Amino acid sequence: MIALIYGIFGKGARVGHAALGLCALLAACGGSPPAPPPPPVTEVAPAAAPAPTPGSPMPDVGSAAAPPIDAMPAAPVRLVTGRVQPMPPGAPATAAYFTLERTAPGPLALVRALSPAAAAVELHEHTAEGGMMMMRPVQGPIPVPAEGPLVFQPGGYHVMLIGLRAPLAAGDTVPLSLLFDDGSAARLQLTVAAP
Ligand SMILES: [Cu+2]
Repeated sequence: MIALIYGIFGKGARVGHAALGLCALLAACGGSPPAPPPPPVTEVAPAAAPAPTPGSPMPDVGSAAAPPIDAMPAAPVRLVTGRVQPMPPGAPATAAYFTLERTAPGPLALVRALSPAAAAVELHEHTAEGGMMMMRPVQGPIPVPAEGPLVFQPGGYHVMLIGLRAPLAAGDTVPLSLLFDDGSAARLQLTVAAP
């Protein structure tokens, strides 16, 4: 199994694909178990503020809580560069990397990523724990620096695309929407890199 995972993730930075293999092996990283159904609602909750499922800090993309991205104002960021990691057909997941620059001042933090290309989309980070590089879902918003870029790259922050709906070939375009804490969204089109 380890060898298979390492074979699948055989391209790219060593730390990146080693940890990506770990991610695929760790249920806590590669995908959350199905959330229990919410308790019966006894009051009418505001439609615009769906309550997150307890114990699930990264809401599932396919849930009814998916926000109307097209109605959100454009986020004050510019895509400098971005790509999706190429994977062989049948691979269950891949990662997206990008660099963002600010186009306007003020506090801003990335809170969520969405994509129709995968069943679930999670913001992840690498951390060094006990001498090993591990990856895990990010807890809390990711601030976008007022000065300098926000970089998602192998060995650092990355977007996990889990449960790919179709094989991704080099050159394919993957829509990725980034949602920020001010209610704005950045709608990116990332290209699958050459293997
Ligand atoms: Cu990950």
